[in-house]
Amino acid sequence: MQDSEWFGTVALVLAVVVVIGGGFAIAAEGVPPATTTVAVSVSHLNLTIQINATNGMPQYTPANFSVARGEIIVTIVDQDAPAAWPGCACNVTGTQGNVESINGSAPTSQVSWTTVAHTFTVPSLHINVLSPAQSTVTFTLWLNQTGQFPWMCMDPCGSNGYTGAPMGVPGYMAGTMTVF
Ligand SMILES: [Cu+2]
Repeated sequence: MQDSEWFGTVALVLAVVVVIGGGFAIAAEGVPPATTTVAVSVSHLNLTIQINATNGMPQYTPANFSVARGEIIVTIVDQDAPAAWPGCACNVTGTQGNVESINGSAPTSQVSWTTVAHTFTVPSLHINVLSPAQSTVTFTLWLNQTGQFPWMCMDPCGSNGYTGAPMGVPGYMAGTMTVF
């Protein structure tokens, strides 16, 4: 093989590598991953809303938590009283079927504002779940995206309705859901 042929062969191999490599780069960056992710297991997330014994404020426990990507069955036990929220359409969104079950009843997509005490709302995932007073709510989430997702309560449960603690206070009516 002459030098010129050898260089030509090397150049061709490099060109093929660049093309294949470029192909992978495009696949990784330009093409969204398949959304038909299959959950390897079903996980459970249990949240409780209790009155903090020290300051009397309603508080989600835990407020910051991690869940595995896939199917998650969530239970919220709410021990608080209803908060007045006239005008709330109180629609359930972002859960499987856009429904929740209250005290084991048939799944519903809408909850009467007269009963609601708090919400579990994740704006970036369009999740909105209503938590009636003195109730146990269950619903299923299907989370394909990993990352950190802030959640908050949208019900005017603060000292001045929409403002004032615990409204928006991390560890009480706001927190972060980490999906791994
Ligand atoms: Cu609240």
